Amino acid sequence: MEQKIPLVIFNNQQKYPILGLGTWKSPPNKVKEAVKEAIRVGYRHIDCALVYGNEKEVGIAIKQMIDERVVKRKDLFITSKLWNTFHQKNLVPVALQKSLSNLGLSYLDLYLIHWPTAYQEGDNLFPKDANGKILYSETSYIETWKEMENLVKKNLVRSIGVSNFNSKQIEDIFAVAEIKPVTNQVLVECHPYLNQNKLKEFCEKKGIILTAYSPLGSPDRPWATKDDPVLLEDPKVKELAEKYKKSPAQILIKFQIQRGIIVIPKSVTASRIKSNVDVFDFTLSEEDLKILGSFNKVERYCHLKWDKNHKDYPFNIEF
Ligand code: NAP
Ligand code: SBI
Repeated sequence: MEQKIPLVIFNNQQKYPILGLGTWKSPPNKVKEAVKEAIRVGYRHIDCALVYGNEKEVGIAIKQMIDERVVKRKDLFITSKLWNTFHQKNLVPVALQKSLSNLGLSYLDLYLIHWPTAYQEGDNLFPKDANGKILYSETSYIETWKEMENLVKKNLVRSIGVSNFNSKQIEDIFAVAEIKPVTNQVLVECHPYLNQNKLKEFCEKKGIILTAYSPLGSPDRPWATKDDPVLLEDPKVKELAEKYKKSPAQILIKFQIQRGIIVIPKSVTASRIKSNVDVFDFTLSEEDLKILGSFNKVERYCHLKWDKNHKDYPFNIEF
């Protein structure tokens, strides 16, 4: 049965589905079917990015679903992200046009600055020196934000936001913003040192809703090692799954939704795409939410360690 996914309301009054489909690492030859299946079972929000290298295939799937009258464009919520090599103000519209053209769209519902850290401008998305070290750029995310605002003014994007920004960097944006970010897309892990409660509270006071990426612990992340803890196999998550007669993934997804956080699990597997959205027929108790918020793991699944010497590396302060 098709699910109706609840909507959150952003600070500009735009509504957005609280659950969407992630597409990082979804291979181009699988993402088309994944997006089509997602739309068929009720997803309306798809999380994309230029750097994922699969926007063209996502666009083909969207077009097919619109052509087959499964969905109308106005009912879809498509997010993409400005990559680090396009932070200079003249390059911001260039990157947006690349994503729009890849996706076959005339506007985006949401466009995010993917990271606060600018890389050396040019054709290579991961520019490196002879020693394999990433080449940074001095471009400030303030300059980038002012150009993001122009995209809204030109009606090319409905809302703008940030990703992987810390509280200081958000303050910097607020100091110059005519248009406020609607969301900060970040890693929200289930443990006492990184449940992001402080960042969540900070963002909420500013009218910014958090979006949780890697909600299932990103088991397919390229840098996973066999010794890393596996969130989907955590005994407490499994115990709660049995208690609620749901899967571990459904428990982790509902955990974020009940905290008022937008959540974007990725899958290219039809049965998982369907079950990940089937989370609106149960409610986790306050006690169980507390259990899920108090796991004892200290590793960031998504760290971008190769940027730790960047002037704008976001993870050097508490939140
Ligand atoms: P994730 O959603 O936590 O995990 C995806 C992995 O979980 C895949 O291996 C998927 O396998 C598996 N999976 C999905 N549903 C499952 C289920 N019901 N049972 C068991 N396994 C399941 O990780 P993520 O892709 O890192 O994060 C989600 C999305 O967030 C990304 O795709 C991307 O859109 C976004 N993101 C953004 C940033 C950022 O910097 N802004 C960073 C990371 C991620 P199959 O696909 O094989 O089914
Ligand atoms: C990529 F396409 C390549 C590397 C990489 O590492 C950090 C995590 C990330 C990202 O920046 N956004 C993601 O969704 N994944 C990513 C993506």
